[in-house]
Amino acid sequence: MGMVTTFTRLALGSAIMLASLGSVQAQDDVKIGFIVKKPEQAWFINEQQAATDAGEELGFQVVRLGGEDGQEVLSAIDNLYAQGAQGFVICPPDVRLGPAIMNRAEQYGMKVVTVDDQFVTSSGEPMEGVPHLGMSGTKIGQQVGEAIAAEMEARGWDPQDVGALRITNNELPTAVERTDGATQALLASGFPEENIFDAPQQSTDTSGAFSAASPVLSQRGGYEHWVIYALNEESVLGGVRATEQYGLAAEDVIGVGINGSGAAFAEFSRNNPTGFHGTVAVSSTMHGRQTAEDLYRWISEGEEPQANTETTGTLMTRDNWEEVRADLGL
Ligand code: FCA
Repeated sequence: MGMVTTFTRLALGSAIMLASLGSVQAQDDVKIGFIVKKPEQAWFINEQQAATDAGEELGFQVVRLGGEDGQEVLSAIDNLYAQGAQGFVICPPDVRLGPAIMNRAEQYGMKVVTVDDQFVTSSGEPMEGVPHLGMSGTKIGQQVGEAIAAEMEARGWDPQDVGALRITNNELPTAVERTDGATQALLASGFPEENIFDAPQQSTDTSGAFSAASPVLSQRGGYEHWVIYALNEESVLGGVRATEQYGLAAEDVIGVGINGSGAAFAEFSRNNPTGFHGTVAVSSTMHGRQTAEDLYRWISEGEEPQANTETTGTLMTRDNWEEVRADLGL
């Protein structure tokens, strides 16, 4: 008897849920794309998932796509148009593709919002006409530099004995802002400028950073300790892996990243600490949700999103990562 009653209740409950879901979708019928440059990276997986969740709550559909180069992005847009999508959120694989992407979107009458990496014009200026949400790169970079300086002090290092590995990506303005911000804060703490070495990476991921970092370490072998920073934690991890391969002990390395995604959680969960000291966490959940919701409101209510939204970060280390993770809804 009890089982039958439970079954009836469940069946009734889901019938009501289905009925209400159906009516919301029929009313709105909004479909958007969410295109990211690195669909396998934890940051982007979470961002796309958060967009999908927002869609489920508010009643619009999200198509998750990867766009790792210009060709892939353009076919993703064609594909979205063929499916009846009215717009898309995008983190482009190269910000200089902005004008080409906007061209295609305008042909199709699709609305566009950028997330994380802002489009630039052919002269390298930010494309102001496209609503954008991203990190305040300079401030977050400064937090990285301050965290490195504080940890150097806690370990009692003499800055003269420390080399800094600055993993750079000069094609991406937000990357430049972040590493410049970190450099400023380090210099302000008294770090010697001549001890900072650039490792230009080809791609904004761990393998790109590893390949960039290794030769720099072998050329500048003379330092007792190293600090490492980059535009994101995946890249800092590449630098940390390069120091391990080079034979440096974890206690001689301080790497501080940016993002606060699964890559950092995995590192903090290891039994033995590595040279990866911390990361400035930003809510990829908020980035994904907010941009998807903004685009949805633009399509369904004609309300254009704010031109530029800047988000902030919180330092996450082995000691507090679980707390910060929960606070940021990650
Ligand atoms: C860039 C980086 C990502 C993430 C994002 C907010 O796209 O490549 O790792 O930091 O900005």
